Amino acid sequence: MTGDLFDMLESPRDEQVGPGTCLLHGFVRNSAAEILAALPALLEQAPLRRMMTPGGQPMSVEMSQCGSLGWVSDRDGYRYTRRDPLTGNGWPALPPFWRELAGQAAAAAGYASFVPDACLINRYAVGSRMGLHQDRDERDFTAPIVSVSLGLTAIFQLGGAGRSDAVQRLRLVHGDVLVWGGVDRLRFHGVQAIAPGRHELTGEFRYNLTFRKAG
Ligand code: MD3
Ligand code: FE
Repeated sequence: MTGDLFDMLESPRDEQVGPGTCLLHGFVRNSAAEILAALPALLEQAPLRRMMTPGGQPMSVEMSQCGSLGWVSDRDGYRYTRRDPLTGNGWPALPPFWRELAGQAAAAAGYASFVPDACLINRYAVGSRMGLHQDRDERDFTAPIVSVSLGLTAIFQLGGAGRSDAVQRLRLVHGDVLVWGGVDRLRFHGVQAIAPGRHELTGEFRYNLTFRKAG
């Protein structure tokens, strides 16, 4: 359980990687199995898929969504929608347990009362990557973003305000939570190609859950 007192307190495991960015090492490690247990039902309602970039290339990462809003990319660009374009149905509800964890992580990083309305579910197979980009499709840049890493390790690239600024590399392992907001909210970031490996809970995949206040 992440609810124990130790996890709720600021601890030396918390690493300030930027003025508004905090890496909570292992914050959900003990609740990872419970988080992952919710996935099959969500992915049955809204299957993983490789969305198209506006330029017409399939993305390397497979994605799904839950919450009242879901992020969509296609030939028309990037946006948040209330319905899954694949099924025509609303996105599955955000599991209350996930929402609570995201709120606790934000609070541990210094962002009080974070209530996400969107959770992007990214699944990385070995070799999948995400190029440098900014998250700028949300309405309110004052809310933080909470990112939960599960399964295979990723090397994260944290850039600056401009695309060509130097990047800092961070190793994100199973159970780590990265929270960013404030002056860091619009920094460029990406994920290097996932190295071959196997994790006892996720097999040959990395999952990343990105909680946002989109609307
Ligand atoms: C932004 N996903 O889906 S956000 C995305 O690992 C995305 O799949 C990442 O970027 C993933 O849009 C998780 C990670 C992140 C970390 C640090 C940042 C984004 C950041 C610092 C500043 C700005
Ligand atoms: Fe992003």
